[in-house]
Amino acid sequence: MAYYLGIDSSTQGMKGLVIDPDAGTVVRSVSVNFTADLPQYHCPDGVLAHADPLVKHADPLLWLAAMDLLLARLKASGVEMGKIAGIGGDGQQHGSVYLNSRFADALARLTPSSALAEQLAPALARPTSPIWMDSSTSGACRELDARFGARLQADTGSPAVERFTGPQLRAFAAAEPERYAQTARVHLVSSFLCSVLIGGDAPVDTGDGAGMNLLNLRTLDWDEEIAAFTAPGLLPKLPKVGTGVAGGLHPYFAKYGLRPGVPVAVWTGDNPASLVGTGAWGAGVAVVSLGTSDTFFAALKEFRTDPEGCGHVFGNPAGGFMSLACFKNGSLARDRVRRETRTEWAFFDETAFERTPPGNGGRLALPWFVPEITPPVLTSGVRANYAFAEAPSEVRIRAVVEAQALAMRSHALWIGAFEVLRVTGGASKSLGIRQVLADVFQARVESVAVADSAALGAALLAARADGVPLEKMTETFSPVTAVCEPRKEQAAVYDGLLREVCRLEKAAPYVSGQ
Ligand code: XUL
Repeated sequence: MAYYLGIDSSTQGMKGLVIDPDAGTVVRSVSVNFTADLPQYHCPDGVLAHADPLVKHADPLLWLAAMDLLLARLKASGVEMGKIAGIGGDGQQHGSVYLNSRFADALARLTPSSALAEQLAPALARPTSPIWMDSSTSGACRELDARFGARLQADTGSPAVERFTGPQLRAFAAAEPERYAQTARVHLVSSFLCSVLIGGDAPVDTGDGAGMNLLNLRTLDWDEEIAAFTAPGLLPKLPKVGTGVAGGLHPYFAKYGLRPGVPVAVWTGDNPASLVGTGAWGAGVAVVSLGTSDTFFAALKEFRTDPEGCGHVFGNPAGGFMSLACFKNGSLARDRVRRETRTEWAFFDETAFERTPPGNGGRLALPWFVPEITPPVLTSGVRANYAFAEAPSEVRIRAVVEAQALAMRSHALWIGAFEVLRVTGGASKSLGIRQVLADVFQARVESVAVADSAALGAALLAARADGVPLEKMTETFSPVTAVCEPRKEQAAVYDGLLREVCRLEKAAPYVSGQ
């Protein structure tokens, strides 16, 4: 009869999902949208405006306001909050929060009479938080490359990457040494929100910690040499690395009807949580998550890294490791193309695919409307092998969706060949997009019951921290609800286009839309 709550703090909003493992049901799902619900934080779509397109920061107080609002909404929805026996969570990966020496005290003294954001504002050493969309730290990345070379990827699972927390810290310490000196603790979005729930310093897990270029995946602890080079005196500013239960819920949250002291699981990153929520935490099934960013990830049998240096290795919250390739122009690009073609979602999702043949007559468009992560590209602009902007809407739509799927296939080759892909995220509702994925990968594409796989994963991890086995819950909460089979006759078309997309990534005749 115990319920478990999973909270997903993603780029554009926050979601809460309550599950009942005994009944095998999702009891309630609530959400907060940063643009519509919290406009006073000036972060439409979760990002503060900035003159430099490479700089992407958010206001960390926005996440605290969202937590208060989410829990108030959950209580108002009539859920029996007192039945919640454990809380888990996840955050958008790589984003960091900079806290001063008042943080520990402010957490311990949280009082229900005022809001979290108000009480923790004085504990910020830096008013803004760089998030995963930031690409402004190339200088710091090159310095890390020069100092550590291949060891950085071999030991931390990734080469130096702009959005990763280590390069962000190095750039911050150099640009704002005073604020850096005032920073007593650096948290990830996940460990920051977990700290607030327990009213104390929460650990970072190996799933999210591996997105920092600071965690040695061979020892599963901070790499002292890399930390020392990244920024002066960094090691004592980092939280512990940990797993399992972070602590008991702070009495502040009794105002939402939650029971003080219930276990709060160590939070993880949104992709590792989604690996759990889609039921793909064991080896053999890959996940395609079509969210703000598109990600391709799978559990790894053993620790190994991407020979091309684009992909990442993170800890798998269920044990062992996971691989991941991240594409920034995911839903960001699909939204943009839909708006530019002035089409409704229904047209985008299905009609466009019925009106065009698989392979689109060879026309492809890499939709790099914003700087891309995989492959790393800092200058935005659509790269096409035809006059993209002048083609009919359905041709443009297929060109983009096929190029996204082909780029994903090409950059995920190092992870392995998969007969089954499990899809999640908003765009996975589109049958047209699922069929393209099935044909491009020549794999069976499965949809799972719960759309919010990260929030579900967080709830499952909360239940696991309270002793409920993950295996049992996966069968109940992550059943396959729809299947899209690959059409064998399309295999040759896409094998040919795979070479074309690689060529296009290096040089494209048409560049537009900057
Ligand atoms: C993964 C990544 C994004 C964020 C936001 O490396 O940068 O997927 O986690 O979802």
